[in-house]
Amino acid sequence: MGLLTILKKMKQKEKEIRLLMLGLDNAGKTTILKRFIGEDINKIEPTLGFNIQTLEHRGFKLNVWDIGDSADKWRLDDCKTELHQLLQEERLAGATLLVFANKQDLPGALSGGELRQELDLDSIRSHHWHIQWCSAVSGEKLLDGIDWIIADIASRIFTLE
Ligand code: G3D
Ligand code: MG
Repeated sequence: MGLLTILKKMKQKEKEIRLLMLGLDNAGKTTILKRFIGEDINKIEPTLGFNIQTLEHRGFKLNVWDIGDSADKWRLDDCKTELHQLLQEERLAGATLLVFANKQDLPGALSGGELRQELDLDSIRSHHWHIQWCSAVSGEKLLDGIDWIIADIASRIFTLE
């Protein structure tokens, strides 16, 4: 393998981004992912275990981990505790957090602002974060979220390009 090939491979590798999808049961994580890759969203089974999808977007290879639903129904308060604990995890140092406030097509959905308060996002200083309202069903604002997270990661990690 020539040096150029090695460099090219390294570059490809560098442009890989791992995204971990976490959220309440039934929040729409799998639907968001399927919608994004253009798969049929009408037949979505509850996720068993996990599901890894690889997709290309804006020159980046995204490895998205869609984690199966937990058996017990978490409430928002547990979600907040869990999120803040997770951010202390060493292996997530330097990770970027994007919160999708999904199902905005439903009248009862918490707004982005309400969710931001409920999850106490404003107290997060250790990570770059952003909250984006969206609807996986209509597809509205999904790309805005994904574009934000890619731009954030790219600006911090791939600055040499
Ligand atoms: P999960 O992977 O987070 O557990 P799923 O959630 O993607 O399996 O979605 C759970 C249910 O929520 C699905 O409905 C799905 O169609 C619905 N859903 C996901 N996103 C949206 C959205 O933006 N708006 C609305 N109205 N519904 C959404 P079913 O009926 O199959 O359980
Ligand atoms: Mg799922």
